[in-house]
Amino acid sequence: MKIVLISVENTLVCFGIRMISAVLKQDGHNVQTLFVPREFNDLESEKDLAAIAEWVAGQRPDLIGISLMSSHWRRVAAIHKAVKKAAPVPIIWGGIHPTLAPEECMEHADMVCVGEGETPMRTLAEAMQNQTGYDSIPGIWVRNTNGSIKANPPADRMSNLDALPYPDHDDRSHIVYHHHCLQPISDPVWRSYIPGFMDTHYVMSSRGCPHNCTYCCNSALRKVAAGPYLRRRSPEHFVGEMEQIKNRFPKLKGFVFMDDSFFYGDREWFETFCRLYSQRIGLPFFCWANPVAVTRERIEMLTPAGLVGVHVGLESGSPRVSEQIYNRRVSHEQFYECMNILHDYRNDIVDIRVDVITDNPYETDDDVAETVRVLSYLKKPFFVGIVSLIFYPKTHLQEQAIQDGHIAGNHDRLYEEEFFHYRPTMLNRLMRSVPKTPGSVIRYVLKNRNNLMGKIAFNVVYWGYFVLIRRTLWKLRRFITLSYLKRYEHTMDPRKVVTTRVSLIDF
Ligand code: B12
Ligand code: SF4
Repeated sequence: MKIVLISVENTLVCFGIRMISAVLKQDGHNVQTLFVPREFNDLESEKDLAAIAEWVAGQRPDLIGISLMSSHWRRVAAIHKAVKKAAPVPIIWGGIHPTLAPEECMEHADMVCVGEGETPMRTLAEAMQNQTGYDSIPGIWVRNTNGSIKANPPADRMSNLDALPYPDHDDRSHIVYHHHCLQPISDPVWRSYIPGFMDTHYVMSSRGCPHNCTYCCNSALRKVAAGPYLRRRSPEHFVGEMEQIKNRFPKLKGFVFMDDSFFYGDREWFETFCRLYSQRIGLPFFCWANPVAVTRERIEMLTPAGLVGVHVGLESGSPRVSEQIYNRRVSHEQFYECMNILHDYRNDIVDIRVDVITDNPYETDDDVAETVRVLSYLKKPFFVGIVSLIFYPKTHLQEQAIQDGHIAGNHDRLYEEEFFHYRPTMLNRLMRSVPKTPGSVIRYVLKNRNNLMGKIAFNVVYWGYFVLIRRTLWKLRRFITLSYLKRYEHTMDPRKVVTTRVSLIDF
């Protein structure tokens, strides 16, 4: 079978599509993957669509698969239409959005994969190859010839992740639509789509999360299929993948572990992991953690192995919002304890980031002020990542917000906005300023935010120092990075432009 896979995410990380490609190749299929990285809702032009469709049709595929998140919905609908016209073969959509909103995806797609795709996609390709009919495959919704939709039951989640191959990183079968032209994935192209500042590579050791926060897709995903939810690969399997990546990218400077909560698991797993990682990889790594999982014991084990960055979620400093709205059981004490531990290892952990959710209609100004106040007591340095609340499909919070009349449904904001664009309110801006401003000044502004003195202090902090000076420094840093990257330009890009994603977290 000849299969073409398409990813539209704005990076080349794309674990989902790489996993699907890896299992299909393992079964002997000929798989080509096209990456169309672009910002969220930035629709492809007619010319782009024509070029993409022409390439896909030129591959003469028997089956096409597209991977998408919710914010890609509009783009994928347009790409689907153009591709279908040029290559009229079955097209299946998969990924987090089709998993959580299959009905909506079936408005366009011929088939939708609900949940983990490895087994359903293998079964589908085999059935198509053997012409045995494919309308009853668990995990796949199909449109019948009479136009009706058959929603097959979900496939069970896989329990043993070690049974899976590594994500497909064979660039010989990968192509990227970069700067309006199709190009092989060279090192400079890779660099253009690294979602961070340095040359890091993203990997995941686990699937699922032990928590159940109401705004997060985990609250919806765990209900989609049967089988164990939180699963982890063995340290051998995980480190083996990184070893392969390290060989592929000799100039690699580190790894980012994208596990929903990397710190979970037993001591034995971490001991083996640290030993193998130190012996075979030895590069710095970053990870994400729920504050309650960060213990001194884990940090003591992980820092000698290379832990240099930890991202933790505060989400809201208001206990009411945290517990009753977000279902997060992280007390102020637990959060401060986590931050103190990280701070004690400051010599090793150079990147501490705290994520906060804002623009929540369930939050009052006092709740947001409480978040700013909690942040203002943290020891510096640290970064704050502020995200604007988006109600993702089928999450507990989306269902609640529809019921309470805050939103009408998926089409309300989900497809238009992305979550880094928080509203420019005084409290959000003050939150942004916390890492670079003395805590006492922040608390003074908070206390006086409704009177003239507070407003003056805020304007000095935000516009004077934070915006002018920080922006200048950031521009300088970006200029230096671009000059560095320019060295590689001549190798690939005909337009002699290399876009770079410089991290905005410290701006
Ligand atoms: C790693 C990760 C990233 C990485 C890599 C993304 C990737 N696609 O690999 C990076 C950092 C790039 C990233 C970016 C973003 N992310 Co993210 N990310 C995740 C995370 C933590 C894990 C996803 C993952 O790779 N899982 C492992 C793989 C193997 O699973 P999978 O992708 O679901 O794929 C499986 C199935 O879905 C299916 N499948 C997938 N594709 C296809 C295709 C076909 C044809 C078939 C048949 C099946 C299939 O089979 C796969 C294997 O089983 C999830 C949280 C989570 N628990 O899912 C959030 C998550 C997916 N991210 C999310 C968001 C919002 C984003 C951003 C929009 C955030 C932002 N504002 O920047 C950006 C999007 C970038 C962009 N603009 O395009 C949301 C998505 C919500 C939604 N409904 O869309 C999630 C769910 C987190 C959350 N808030 O709950 N993310
Ligand atoms: S801890 Fe993080 S990944 Fe886990 S459910 Fe909560 S928000 Fe989602």
